[in-house]
Amino acid sequence: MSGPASQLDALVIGAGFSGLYQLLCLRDRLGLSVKVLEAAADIGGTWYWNRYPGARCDSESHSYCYFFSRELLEEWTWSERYPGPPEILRYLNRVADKFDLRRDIRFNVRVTAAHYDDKANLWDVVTESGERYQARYLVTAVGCLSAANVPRIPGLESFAGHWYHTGQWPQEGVDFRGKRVGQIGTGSTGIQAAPVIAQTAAHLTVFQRTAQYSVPARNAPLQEEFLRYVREHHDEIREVMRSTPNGHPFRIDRRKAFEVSEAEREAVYEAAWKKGGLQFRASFHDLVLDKAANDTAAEFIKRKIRAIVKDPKTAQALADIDHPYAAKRPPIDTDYFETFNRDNVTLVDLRAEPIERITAAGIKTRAREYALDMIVFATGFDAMTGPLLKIDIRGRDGLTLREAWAAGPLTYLGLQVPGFPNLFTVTGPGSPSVLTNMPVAIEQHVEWITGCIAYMREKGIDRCEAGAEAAQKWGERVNAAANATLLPLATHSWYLGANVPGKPRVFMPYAGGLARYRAICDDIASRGYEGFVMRRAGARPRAAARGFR
Ligand code: NA7
Repeated sequence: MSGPASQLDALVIGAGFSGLYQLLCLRDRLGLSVKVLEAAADIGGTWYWNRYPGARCDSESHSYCYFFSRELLEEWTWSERYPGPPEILRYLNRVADKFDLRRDIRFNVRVTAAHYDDKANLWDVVTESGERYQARYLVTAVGCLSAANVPRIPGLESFAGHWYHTGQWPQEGVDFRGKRVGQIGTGSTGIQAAPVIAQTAAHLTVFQRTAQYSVPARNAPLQEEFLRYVREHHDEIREVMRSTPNGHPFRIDRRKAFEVSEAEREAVYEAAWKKGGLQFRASFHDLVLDKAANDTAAEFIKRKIRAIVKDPKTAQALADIDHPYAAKRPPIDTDYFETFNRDNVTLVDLRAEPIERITAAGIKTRAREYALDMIVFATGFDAMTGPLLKIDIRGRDGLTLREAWAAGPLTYLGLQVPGFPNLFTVTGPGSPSVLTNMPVAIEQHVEWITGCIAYMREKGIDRCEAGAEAAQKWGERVNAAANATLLPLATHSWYLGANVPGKPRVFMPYAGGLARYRAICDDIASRGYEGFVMRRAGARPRAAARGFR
């Protein structure tokens, strides 16, 4: 790496929910010199890129925000039950303006490499355009679902029409009018996109590899009565979010599915279906723990699908779901199953007729060729590890992150990686992250990292690194937590890395719940950051000579 480097205390990569709050904490609470580098042209992270038709957050808006500032909470009013990208971006812009964050964010700057300099105890960071930065602390705030997964289907380059990935949606939008559109993928994204694309496309063909459960979202404008409730109960709402496993503003029912009669169980599901949203998963305590309990919810949803979808063959393909309910990330939708009753929508079951190739004219399955003008890839992400591995990250002794994670991500608490001193990963693999309402997990991580850096500075420590043994043991706990649930039974899940060919099959997020995780993190901190190897400053006079505070 060459050229003069900008010197900083801390460098943050990414200006989404994580990066903005991390900047605020390190700059304004600890007084560090900090810069955020962001590849996009503006703030927003995931929400900057995910502007596909129907895009909407599955967390309820009154919980999908920061809770660290009472003033901010009181100033902001959400308009709908689930926020869409424009409203989330307006919110994040308000946050950036309120806390004067933009002056320390550089946009259109993509980090390509970050190498740890052992002698200087600094991170050397290089961008695509060759700029260099040196920082004592490097914080990755790159998001868990930001590396788009475009499957390598033979022939894509020969397609004569346009194709798009939902996670890299053109800022100017896409006009589907009069077009024959093919959509590959029926995860949370595909389930949101299909009903909206179908409204304007001449024809929509949905290519489904794995059928998915979905529950109505029941999105609607928020009524004044509810908004008043939110305004008056911030503390209570926050307390629920902090004490539940997934960080959502509702509690999981204490009853087990078989503790009530069949009629009552049915009534509980019916009410949850009417209410809509991810709360369906909270209908009974043991839905993601016990297969028989899960079957009752799964059967209920399958019956709903068969009742909604008129064509029996299509209904059968949509309801032929091969994994427990919520073992994959459970989607919520607006008229997804109803969309298949439209004359201009066709479902192709890829289990019966796999895709062979993409041709100039469309998609050819084993059974026939589907003529298309556009292809929408709703095919998800190289989740959690993908965004980190896209950067050439090297730790001590030139160890690359790719080498360190060859057998799957190894972290301590999802916060640090052995061999990579002073590198902190916000919502990294091994933390609850994607299993939660993200802003809650983000606030917890950012505050923990800030506390750790504050501790280091107070104690004259200049290097903090996850201990190898602590990381090993944490990895075993992450595995055990997953195995205590039904989640690993969905063997094709992106939680396991199964959606990306060649990716190690390791259950990546910590499934023990955010509340328990927070207690573990706090406990470790209170015991002097047990398991982290801390080194006192002084052994490296060169670092001090560089003028780091
Ligand atoms: P997901 O949940 O990973 O869904 C991707 C979908 O694309 C899923 O139906 C996949 O089928 C399908 N897919 C992926 N590759 C292929 C190929 N090669 N051929 C056919 N179908 C394919 O991504 P989303 O964007 O929907 O959601 C990601 C998260 O964002 C979501 O969970 C929320 O947290 C927000 P598969 O199931 O792998 O058979």
